[in-house]
Amino acid sequence: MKGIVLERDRAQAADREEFRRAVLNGLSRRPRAIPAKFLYDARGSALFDKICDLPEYYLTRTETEILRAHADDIATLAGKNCGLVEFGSGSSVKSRLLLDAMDLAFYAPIDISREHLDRSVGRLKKDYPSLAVVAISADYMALEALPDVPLASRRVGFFPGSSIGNLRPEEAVLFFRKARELLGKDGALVLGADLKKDPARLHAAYNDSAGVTAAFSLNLLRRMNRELQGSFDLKAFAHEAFYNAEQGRIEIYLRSLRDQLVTVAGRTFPFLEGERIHTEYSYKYDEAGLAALAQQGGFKVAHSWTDPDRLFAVTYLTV
Ligand code: AVJ
Repeated sequence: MKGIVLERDRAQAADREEFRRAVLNGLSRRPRAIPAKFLYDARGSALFDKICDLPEYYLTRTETEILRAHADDIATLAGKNCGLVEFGSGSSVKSRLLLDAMDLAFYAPIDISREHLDRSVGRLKKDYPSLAVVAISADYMALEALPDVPLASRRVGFFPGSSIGNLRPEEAVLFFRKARELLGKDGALVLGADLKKDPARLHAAYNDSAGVTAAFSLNLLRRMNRELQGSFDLKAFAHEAFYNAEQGRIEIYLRSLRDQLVTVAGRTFPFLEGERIHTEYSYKYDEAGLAALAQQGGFKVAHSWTDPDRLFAVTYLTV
């Protein structure tokens, strides 16, 4: 017991140190930028769950519909006795559609937020008492191998929610290569990706009227205040999100509303009014662009499903 607690403390200290480095680096550089993965502390993950329920945020709802309609098709393609490996599992709501439909030797959710992972695995174990659940608390890009998962006829990755959109195209290719490595021979990947569409619709999805997306962005400042003794005034920064049609992506920033000095992790940074910290990209694809990217990463499209309005795509990729 004591060993487990110490292990957890050590992991937490390592996470904190990684965050500190990323923040000091990101605020020193121009343009200023902090990687999107740091948005997902416990509070950020809970806020993201609220985003998924917003009327403007069609992504989660649409993907869930597609998965509900085609979970049996996915199960058939995957075959019997496979392992399901989820990259960035969050609250594992969508995963349940696959867990219900597939014939599984194990389910291995990987998530960066330990608290969030523990909570959802607790719920899963209650609802699927006979399923082998191997919770992996890690940044999947830093994983060398899957620790201690049972044997399976094939490993099927699950990367839902258009998380791929957070990655620049060259990073997305690296993700596909990493997934290939972790899934091994005969591996497959179920990928959810948001599609290009009317920019007004995209804009609304990242500028919701209830202000939840703004709270999600601003939570990064709150996290720096709490974990890195920061002095950010949350009222002196604003969430900014817009669609860059040329690049095919939503861009998200925290914009300074006045000239100000901010101290974080013992260093002081000057911000001019209007100066921004980049926090996220959310790339939008068409099916051809997605297939090209997957191919560069070593996957080919075996099947693709979309909704009647073609808002979102779920793709079954094979190595
Ligand atoms: C989790 C990366 C898919 O880009 O739509 C939602 C994150 N940020 N609203 C997205 C997000 C603000 C989301 N992804």
